[in-house]
Amino acid sequence: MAVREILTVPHPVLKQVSTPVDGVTDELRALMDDMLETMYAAPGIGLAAVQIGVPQRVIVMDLAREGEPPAPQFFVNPEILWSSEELIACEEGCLSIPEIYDEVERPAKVRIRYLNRDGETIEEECDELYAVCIQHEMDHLEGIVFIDHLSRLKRDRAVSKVKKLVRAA
Ligand code: K1U
Ligand code: ZN
Repeated sequence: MAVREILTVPHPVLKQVSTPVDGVTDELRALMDDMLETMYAAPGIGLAAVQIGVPQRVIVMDLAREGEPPAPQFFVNPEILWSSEELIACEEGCLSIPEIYDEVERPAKVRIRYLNRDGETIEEECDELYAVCIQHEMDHLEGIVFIDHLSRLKRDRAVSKVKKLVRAA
């Protein structure tokens, strides 16, 4: 397992639409293990493969709270089957947009289908932080980052701040 570099905005790879994966192989599991280690090291609660420069439709997540045992989740070729009309506004962050946080409104509940780490098809309904995080990560698969949901002014300011931060690092 290895901690990989996380790309930051405005890296052009973050704008790519990720391609579907052709089944869950040992090679893909090794990628997902690297993603999980990278996410834990950051630290974060989710990560899409494109954020480490691999534009494939793969996501890892761990929503365990402090003091709870780790609860890693793996999503391969995830799809949203249904979204609620009810919305939820949540403050979001992104490992590709360090130190920027802002509120985004999204459907409060979604029903999703994906392959897990064992290649099994799973269908489930997500709400609360799970719904917010999976939609945020699935946006990454379409080349969308959370600041794309904000005004142009906020988006431009955020990118400038991240560029400065990365230059200073
Ligand atoms: O970059 C990412 O996609 C991961 C992102 C996920 C996310 C966070 C909040 C709302 C929606 C999606 C993060 O993990 S940002 C860091 C973060 O939220 C966090 C970091 C340490 C402890 C707890 C949370
Ligand atoms: Zn993100």
